[in-house]
Amino acid sequence: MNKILLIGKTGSGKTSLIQSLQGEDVIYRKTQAITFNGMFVDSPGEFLENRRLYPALMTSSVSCNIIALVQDATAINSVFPPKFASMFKKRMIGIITKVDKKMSHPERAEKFLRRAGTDEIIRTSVTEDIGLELLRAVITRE
Ligand SMILES: Nc1nc2c(ncn2[C@@H]2O[C@H](COP(=O)(O)OP(=O)(O)OP(=O)(O)O)[C@@H](O)[C@H]2O)c(=O)[nH]1
Ligand SMILES: [Mg+2]
Repeated sequence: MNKILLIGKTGSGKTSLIQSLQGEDVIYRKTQAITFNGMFVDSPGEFLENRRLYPALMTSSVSCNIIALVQDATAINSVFPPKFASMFKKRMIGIITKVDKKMSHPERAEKFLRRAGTDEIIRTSVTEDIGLELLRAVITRE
């Protein structure tokens, strides 16, 4: 079974995605620590926002074979440094969230994710059920 670590800014929608893919009700709950849920490893946004916490992300990535960089489609900037993906010697994917929102700009989000070093990018919305089947197919692929 694949194991996926989700990394993204605070509020980018990592936990909502996991809840949705796990068939759970999507309920807002701030992630306070590395959290395991089925095939997913959820991380708090602070681990990405604070570079001193990168080692915690690296440690969490060891047991995973896919790393997903999560970018909010409404965000006008990105906290992923260029080539962030190259820190992980793993299969990397990019997930764009909240494409349902009026202010969303998926092309901009895609540019941020490409700059970070991901090639395979999926656009999603948990509220409108967009891209979730595709994402499921991508992350269950061996
Ligand atoms: N409209 C819309 N809102 C979303 C979507 N996904 C998440 N949200 C909202 O975004 C907010 C933050 O979502 P979370 O899933 O908690 O974000 P997170 O990345 O886990 O945040 P941290 O745990 O703080 O790192 C919540 O209020 C969600 O309801 C989406 O696809 N569309
Ligand atoms: Mg969370």
